[in-house]
Amino acid sequence: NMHLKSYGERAKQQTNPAAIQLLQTMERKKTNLCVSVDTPKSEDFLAIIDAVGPYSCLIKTHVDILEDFDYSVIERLEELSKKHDFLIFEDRKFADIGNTVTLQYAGGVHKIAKWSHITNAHPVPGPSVVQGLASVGLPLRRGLLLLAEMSTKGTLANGAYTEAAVQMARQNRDFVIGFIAQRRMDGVGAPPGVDSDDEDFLIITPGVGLEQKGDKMGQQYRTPQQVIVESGCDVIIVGRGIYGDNPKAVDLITSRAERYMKEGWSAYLDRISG
Ligand code: 5FU
Repeated sequence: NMHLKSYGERAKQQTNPAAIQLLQTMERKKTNLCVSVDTPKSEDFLAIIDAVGPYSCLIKTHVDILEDFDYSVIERLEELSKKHDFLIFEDRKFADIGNTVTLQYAGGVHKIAKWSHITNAHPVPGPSVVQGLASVGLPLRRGLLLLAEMSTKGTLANGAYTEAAVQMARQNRDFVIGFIAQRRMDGVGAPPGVDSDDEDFLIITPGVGLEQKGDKMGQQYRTPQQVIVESGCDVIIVGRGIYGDNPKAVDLITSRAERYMKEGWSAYLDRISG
């Protein structure tokens, strides 16, 4: 069963370069922490990433939040990615027709495909959203996550929708490396003939926090233990639980990142020891 295997063993079974690189990074740095950095000023954005980078396997961005964005921010982000050995995940949530998403992914102001190892898409348009993104991303050795579930109260991404998302991933296994979801998806809605023990989707999970149960706008938090051990997810995404309400408090941010890294890793060690 995939959730009992080590990240390093799973890296050997993957074929997508971004999935392999992520799992190898997790094993090498001993972290399953992805820090989500949603701040409007690029100076704060880069300072937080420089502070949390050593504790992270992945940094999650929403570059459209940056009010002073210009492409030099990306160049600095790429330098930090090399300096601290993490991958980049632009949480773009593509959700349009194939032709439109190819243009949005490759070009525009942000040129996401050029620098983001991993991005994600809503399955709502159907398989053409994956085909469109794959036409840009595969030649660049990128990986895609499908949003099979969300962390918010009242999400519509459940039941038959979630099952259809997993089925869509099975049909595009070279590019779709896993899901944004709240639990393991191996075998979910599988047609006869699919061996769920052979599936190895990466589960990247937002809605993680140790201090709060949620926010005022529908976000719901669970602990690393609940996410990694009880639900079998692979990567914890933590945003405000780490950078809090003061993006300048770099020492505090660093110590929180270290705490989440330790919690996430000890939960993982509990899990793989059965
Ligand atoms: F797909 C999702 C989801 O289901 N829930 C989320 O919270 C994405 N997110 C993102 O994770 C959201 O856009 C934020 O960037 C981040 C969570 O931030 P927080 O500060 O830890 O709540």
